[in-house]
Amino acid sequence: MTTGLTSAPKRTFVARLADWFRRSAGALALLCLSSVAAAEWGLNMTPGVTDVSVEVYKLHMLIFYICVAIAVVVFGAMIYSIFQHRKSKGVTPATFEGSTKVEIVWTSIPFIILIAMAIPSARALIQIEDTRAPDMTVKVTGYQWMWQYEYLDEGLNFYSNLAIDSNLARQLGSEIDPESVENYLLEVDKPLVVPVGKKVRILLTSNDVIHAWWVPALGGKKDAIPGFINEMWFKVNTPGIYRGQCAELCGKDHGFMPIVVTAMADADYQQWLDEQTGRTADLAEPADTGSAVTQTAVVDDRERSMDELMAAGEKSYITHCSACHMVNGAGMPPTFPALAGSAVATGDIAAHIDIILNGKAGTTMMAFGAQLSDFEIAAVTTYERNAWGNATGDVVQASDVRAQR
Ligand code: HEC
Ligand SMILES: [Cu+2]
Repeated sequence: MTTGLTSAPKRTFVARLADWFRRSAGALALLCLSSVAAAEWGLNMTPGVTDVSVEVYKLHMLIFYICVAIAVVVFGAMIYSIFQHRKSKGVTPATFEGSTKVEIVWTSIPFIILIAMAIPSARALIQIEDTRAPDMTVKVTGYQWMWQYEYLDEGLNFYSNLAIDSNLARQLGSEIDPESVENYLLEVDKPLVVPVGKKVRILLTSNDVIHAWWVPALGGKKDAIPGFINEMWFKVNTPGIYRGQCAELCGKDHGFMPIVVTAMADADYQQWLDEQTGRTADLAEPADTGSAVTQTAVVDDRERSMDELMAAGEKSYITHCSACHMVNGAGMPPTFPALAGSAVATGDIAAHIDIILNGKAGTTMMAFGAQLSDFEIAAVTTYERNAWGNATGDVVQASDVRAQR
């Protein structure tokens, strides 16, 4: 009588458990297919396009499978013991205390596993840190909020800013739908261009706060720290466009300084390089913000019309100045002054050009003299003097800027 009463709930428990397993079978099957699911959701790491990134990916998978194997063994043993040695089956617990043999086994097995994992990890680390014998070197400098790329051997030097359509779409109250912008916040005006199959060394530093240069497909991520130079390298195997972002919280526009790397066949790269270093005429193109060669070396004194200056000035302004002074010129006082109605932007022209050329020491208003051409500074000055109700009617020409350099 008592047996019947006590055994009934036990049977129910086991039956319920079995039932649960049967019902969960579908979910379990799904879990087993999770590698397929992960690929579709983009949950797993990607192998990337460099030897190092592939190495890192393989290491990641290896360690992952080791963890899975350990989990299967440990949980298997646990679940087996729970079911096989349960009290209701009449099992009586062992009473021994301490076992040197067991202690040795469960210390040495993890030790061996850790050593086994350390070997490929160390190999990958050494490969990542080996910046010797590069084919080319690019110095990358982080700024609030853009990147500067200096090709040290090629004499090429330019800035890479958030692309203008992303920049317009991201403004508060913008009428442009971000959904309609291709590669929203992941596009720049001038990408870093590198040849495939060449070892590119990156020297990384910053001009203001700590940034971090991160392009997932190229493997690795490094901090750009003011006053320090960090090194990294990559050799891209597949031509393509690879996108990344600053990965260090670096101020209000941290999310608006993307990185784009274009990898092309060596011949195409050489052609691109020739175009960049050889040209002078293209500097006049309004769309060409952040021009290639060092601006001061190029004399471009053509007279432009007010319309031409205003159109080029607006583009330049949105790309280089709107992060702080806002697209509508209202700034964010007291940190970033408004330019609409500003005494500088409506007063003495020379003083206006001067603050753009040389910046203002001790503030985030940096010198744009090295980054922008005479024409670009003339255009942006003209724009600021005539936009947002600053109706000065002043026209500033490249020659005016040149005279003040
Ligand atoms: C990173 C933020 C930042 C960016 C980008 C920036 N500025 Fe400034 N700008 C400032 C700050 C801060 C000041 C105030 C400096 C001071 O304390 O006098 C300033 C001041 C000025 C002034 C003087 C305004 C006044 O009334 O005192 C002008 C003109 C100006 N900037 C033009 C530009 C132009 C043109 C660009 C783009 C080519 C630009 N700024 C980009 C931060 C910025
Ligand atoms: Cu940054």
